[in-house]
Amino acid sequence: MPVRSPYPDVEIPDVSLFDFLFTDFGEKAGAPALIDGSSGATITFAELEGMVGKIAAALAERGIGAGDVVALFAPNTPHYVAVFHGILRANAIVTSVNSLYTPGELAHQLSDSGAKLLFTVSPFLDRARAAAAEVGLSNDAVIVLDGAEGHTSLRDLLATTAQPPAQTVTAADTAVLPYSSGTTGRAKGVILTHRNLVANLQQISVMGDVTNDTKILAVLPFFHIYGMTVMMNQGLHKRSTVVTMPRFDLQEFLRIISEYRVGRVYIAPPVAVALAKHPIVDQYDLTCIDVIFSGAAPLDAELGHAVAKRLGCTVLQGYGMTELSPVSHCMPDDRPDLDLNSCGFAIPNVVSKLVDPETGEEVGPGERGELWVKGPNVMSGYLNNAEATAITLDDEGYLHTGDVATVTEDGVFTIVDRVKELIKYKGYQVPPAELEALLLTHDKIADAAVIGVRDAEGEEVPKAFVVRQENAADLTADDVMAFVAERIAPHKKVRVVEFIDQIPKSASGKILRKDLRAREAAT
Ligand code: AYL
Repeated sequence: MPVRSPYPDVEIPDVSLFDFLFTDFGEKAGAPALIDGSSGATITFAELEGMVGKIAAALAERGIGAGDVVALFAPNTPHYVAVFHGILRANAIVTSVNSLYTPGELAHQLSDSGAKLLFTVSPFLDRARAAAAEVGLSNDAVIVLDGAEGHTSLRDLLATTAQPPAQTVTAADTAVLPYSSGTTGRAKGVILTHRNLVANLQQISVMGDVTNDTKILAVLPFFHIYGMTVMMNQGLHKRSTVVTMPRFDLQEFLRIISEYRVGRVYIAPPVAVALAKHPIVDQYDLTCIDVIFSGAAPLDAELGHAVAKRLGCTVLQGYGMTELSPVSHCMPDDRPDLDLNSCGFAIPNVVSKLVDPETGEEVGPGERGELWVKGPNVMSGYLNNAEATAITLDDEGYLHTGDVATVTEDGVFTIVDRVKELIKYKGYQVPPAELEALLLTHDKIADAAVIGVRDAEGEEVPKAFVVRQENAADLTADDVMAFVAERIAPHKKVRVVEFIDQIPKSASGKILRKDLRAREAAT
């Protein structure tokens, strides 16, 4: 039997994300919606709404409207939020780009998504211009938020006297195209509608005690769906204050939490390691923290308990996936007693089941099965990729996550394994297929396969199995790692290399990752 969420269904208003978030701020209009943690600069809800309207008007003047895709390649700042919602308010679609991307990776996303405009910041401009040139976008189409010679700036956009265009988007229209590799292959545009995003906000609303008194730390990037929904948009929805950080730095992280008295901190597991172990944590007054919430990769319960004890706060875990907008399961604030290895209950309106990947049969409590999820937060599909969509979404509307879980009689889910190709490095996606394709472009490499392995700290890292070309005995592991590192974002680096005679493959030529994993386990 499919497991229904133990929570009553929530209503999902049939409105755009803008209409859902930007209505009637009431007495909160003058309160800080966003604080730039680095500079202390503040934007109130009313100011943010004003900026969003101006940006939408200026984009409309530039011919951007319904169905157009605009890329956003920038670190977390209050301005990111204004631009994100300005694009949506212009009836257009945001494709959010990983800040670490190389020009090649950015160019791929720009062309695949068909972006007409690219927002960036001056420190990213070299990469942005190189990618724009590669896909034929002119400098006019590259807007530099903080300004740069020859480019429109945010200030220029805000100077418009035009009115924002009429809102024509509906809840069913695409709002964002974040990129995810899903269960197989390279990164693909994940089509998330306004309804998906509004639904997930309504669904998580009943799980966490987030109010208009809450200060949320946004150190996880807004370009990733975790930062986008759970930090940025949940903060706006609840009229909380979101304190932004452009990148992770432990001292800055601790200073900002302590100085702004942040109560709710969303992290990925590697941050928990620092919080549990690093000596400098004791130098900061962190008594303001109520909840640390971990997602994006498995949190070790012992580590979580060590953090809770050291900081005197509640530690919770949730599970999600870009394709789920992203949350489907989480521990509610009022159940810190749940096993911290688990990711809690299905959130409202979510139905899940666990299916034996071998037999296709549903399994019961205590048994392992692939997690399938159905609900209003499930993506409508992958952009330009009907084949990947068809293997991920079934006819009944279940999304096959590629993660293996167990469930208790009480409906508490625990993620125990992954059957998909995806590797997670510090919570970031590393698609093996992309690394394999890149490795094959090396003239001394005859064949290659990549899987995730655990390093000495227990962190998942990409490992490449490489078959040398016949006359290439001189090819070293360092050569291979350097070749990859020069061409891709740092989180996708190959961190272990093993030379091998042959890559195990099925009769149809598919890499037998299971065999490679077994080989790894045997060593
Ligand atoms: P993507 N435990 C184990 N694996 C996890 C967990 C978890 N708690 N959360 C995410 N994953 C893995 O698209 C899993 O393999 O989205 C899943 O398929 O970058 C994959 O990460 C999805 O990676 C929240 C809010 C989690 C956000 C998220 C992160 C979504 C990451 C929980 O409450």
